[in-house]
Amino acid sequence: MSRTALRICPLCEATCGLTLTVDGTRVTGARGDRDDVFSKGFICPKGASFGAADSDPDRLRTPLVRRDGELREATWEEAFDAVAAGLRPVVERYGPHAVGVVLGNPNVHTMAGALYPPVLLAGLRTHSLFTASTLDQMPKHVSSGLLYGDANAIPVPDLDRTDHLLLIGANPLESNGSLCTAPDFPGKLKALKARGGTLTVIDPRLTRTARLADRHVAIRPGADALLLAAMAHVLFEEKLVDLGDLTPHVQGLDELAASVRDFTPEAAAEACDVEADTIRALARELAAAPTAAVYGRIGSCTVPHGTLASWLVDVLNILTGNLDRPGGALFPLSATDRPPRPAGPGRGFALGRWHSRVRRHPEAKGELPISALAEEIDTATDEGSPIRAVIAVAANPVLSAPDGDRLDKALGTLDFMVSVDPYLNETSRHAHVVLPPPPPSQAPHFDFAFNTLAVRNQVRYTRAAVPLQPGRMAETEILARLVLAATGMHGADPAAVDDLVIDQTLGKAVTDPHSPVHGRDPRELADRLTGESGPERRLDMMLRLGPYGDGFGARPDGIGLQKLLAHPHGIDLGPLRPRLPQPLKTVSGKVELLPGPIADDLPRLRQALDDRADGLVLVGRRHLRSNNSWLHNVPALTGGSNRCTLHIHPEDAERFGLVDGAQVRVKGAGGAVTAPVEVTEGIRRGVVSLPHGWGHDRPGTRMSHAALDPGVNVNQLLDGSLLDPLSGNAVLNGVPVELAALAPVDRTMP
Ligand SMILES: Nc1nc2c(c(=O)[nH]1)N[C@H]1C(S)=C(S)[C@@H](COP(=O)(O)OP(=O)(O)OC[C@H]3O[C@@H](n4cnc5c(=O)[nH]c(N)nc54)[C@H](O)[C@@H]3O)O[C@H]1N2
Ligand SMILES: Nc1nc2c(c(=O)[nH]1)N[C@H]1C(S)=C(S)[C@@H](COP(=O)(O)OP(=O)(O)OC[C@H]3O[C@@H](n4cnc5c(=O)[nH]c(N)nc54)[C@H](O)[C@@H]3O)O[C@H]1N2
Ligand code: SF4
Ligand SMILES: [Mo]
Repeated sequence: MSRTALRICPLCEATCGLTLTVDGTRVTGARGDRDDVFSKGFICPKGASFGAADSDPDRLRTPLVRRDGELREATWEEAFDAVAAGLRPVVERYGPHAVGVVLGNPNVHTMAGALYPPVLLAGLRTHSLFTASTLDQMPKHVSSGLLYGDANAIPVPDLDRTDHLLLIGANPLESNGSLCTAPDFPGKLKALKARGGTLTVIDPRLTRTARLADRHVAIRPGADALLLAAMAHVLFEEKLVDLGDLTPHVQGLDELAASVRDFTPEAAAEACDVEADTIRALARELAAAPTAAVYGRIGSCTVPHGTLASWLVDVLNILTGNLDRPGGALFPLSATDRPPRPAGPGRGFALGRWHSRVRRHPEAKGELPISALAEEIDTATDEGSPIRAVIAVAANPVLSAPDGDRLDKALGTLDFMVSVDPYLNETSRHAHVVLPPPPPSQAPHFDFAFNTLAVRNQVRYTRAAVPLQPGRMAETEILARLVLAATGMHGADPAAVDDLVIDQTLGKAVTDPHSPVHGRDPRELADRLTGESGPERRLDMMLRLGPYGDGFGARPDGIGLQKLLAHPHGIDLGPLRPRLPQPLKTVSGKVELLPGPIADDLPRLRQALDDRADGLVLVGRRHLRSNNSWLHNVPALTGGSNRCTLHIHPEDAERFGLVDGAQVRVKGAGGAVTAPVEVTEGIRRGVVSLPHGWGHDRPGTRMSHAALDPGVNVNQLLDGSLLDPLSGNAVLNGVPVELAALAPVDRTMP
């Protein structure tokens, strides 16, 4: 007998509601949940393969513990004993910074990843935190921190209402969107056009998204900050600046005008390889649109001027009065956000509160650049200890970060490493202990992160679709036990971790005059929490304290876990609304248009006006059926056009003597790889593209399908030295490479 169960999809940021078909304990089908208040039935091929990804036979079923050099199956008790025995001596002997914590992308797609790493970090007090954010969106956090005083205050384009959308370095038709949670992003772009709006796409490749655009600008990779600065220049020069309702909330307009004076379209045109007239047209169209939103993603972040580009995206929204207004870019308000406090000056955002040991990279948002992880392990200095133990949760930096070969070697030298990961892969193969979470069907789901980035305020929760199977441990419990083992409390009840957080949070809330529970007894509040597990009780607490919450009875109509459970398809909380000045936490209490660190970095951008690099550069790409490094093991999601090939323009192919299907040697600062050529008009001249997350040919892994067509690791072309200095974000796009044709393979041979 089959049944259905609801489950929010964890496979990308769109967070679609799925209706799963479950046979026994196995998910045999997935379709879009038509009643989902947010996704309304949308599903993509990845979500449709939820069952195949969930039941992958290569997923680990038990913990693995290294004995006599080999990873062997073990009990949970043995595994956590080994974790405590491995980590504590390192902390005690070398101090907390000798423990590196590495957090990968899937943490933003699990409840465990949202609820426990902050407790782990608070308990360990290590400065050695590395996450996928410095391969991704750290520039946006830094620009938000500087502009608004809050690194997590990220404005989201109002896709459903805007009249004009300018997409920079984003390909939502393949990625389904990022830092902009929108189920059916493709449908929303089509709807924008259908209501008479315009879409502009800036991308060196003619992507599926670019094909939808009214205007596609094939910019030279890495030059977006110049183009955007030139657009800002035009707005000032042509008196198109109109802050509208933002005026009282903004400071530094004159200083900003002066700072972009040198960036004329004429000066920027050559470095961007975009005509000055086009740059002027882009600026005028933005200013003329009744409402407009500028939005930048991976291609604008993972470049040498990533923070400046991210800052300029918001600057353009501000100069045209589009920040914080319907149809522009607004700040979402999620159900688990802290309740809004009255507007006023805040503490601001600090960078560089500590530095990495080897190359002295400044910390950003508490993190060090993941590009520096290998050297922080393998290089001794006079100051402090190298990293000797690593806790990796949902992270595969051997493939996702620059120079995987060096990191691969470095991880092999650690005193101890633990990976929380469902797979034995390129990174987890180095662990002394691997702790596998259950497949997603056996986990509940709540989007703590993506609800704060959603194009509509809404809240949804799905419990596990399949009961936790014998021998499995919930990832929330795995991480709670890991916290205990790492902080010297091994063996304590994991529920103590949740109780501690609940006590601390409620204790603070009752002393906060702006909290709905001000003055109440925290123990009485804790007793009122509902939920069948520690994580559910924490969710209930956050919802009830949150901006839409019931305030533990103070607002009887408000939300709590029980109300959410009574609405299995979610609760719609309405369109995004203007919120300024409330979200601002800058020292001035205003949007600080030209923050000091940005002003200090502008001379570097001014120098880039003279860049005339005419060598070949590399960019990445994503395929609809991929997800970074870990879905290549699902047969339904591989094959066809989802291949690790080098895209190259026909003219470049001819120049290098390359034909479709030929093998080419690609060389970069960090190494060389060999890949098949795919000649395509869909990429500009002078640019080649390889996707990331491939290179599944290392020994000791257990991903049998992925190993059949391993592809190559594009990040081996990088040496990890190229960073955006303000954010520490790796430069993954616009990287110089060289090509050499290999002798053609004789295809007539068997
Ligand atoms: N060249 C290049 N490199 C890139 C990028 C690029 O565009 N170009 N993109 C970058 C970006 S944006 C990102 S976010 C990073 C991602 O980098 P990573 O986060 O390091 O890589 P992922 O492949 O997302 O997966 C990390 C690990 O999570 C595991 N995993 C999957 N589901 C779960 C789960 O439920 N629980 C746990 N504990 N583990 C799970 C997977 O098995 C995998 O080992 O890659 C970056 N690397
Ligand atoms: N199918 C699928 N979906 C995913 C993922 C996946 O791996 N596969 N990964 C998820 C993750 S972790 C993330 S962060 C998001 C990312 O979401 P997106 O940012 O939408 O992802 P990409 O498809 O990498 O799009 C980046 C685009 O930037 C272009 N580009 C490269 N360099 C430059 C440049 O210098 N300037 C400009 N203007 N453009 C440039 C590239 O050609 C590419 O088309 O996707 C998420 N969704
Ligand atoms: S778009 Fe993303 S969230 Fe929606 S079904 Fe596809 S992978 Fe899942
Ligand atoms: Mo990402």
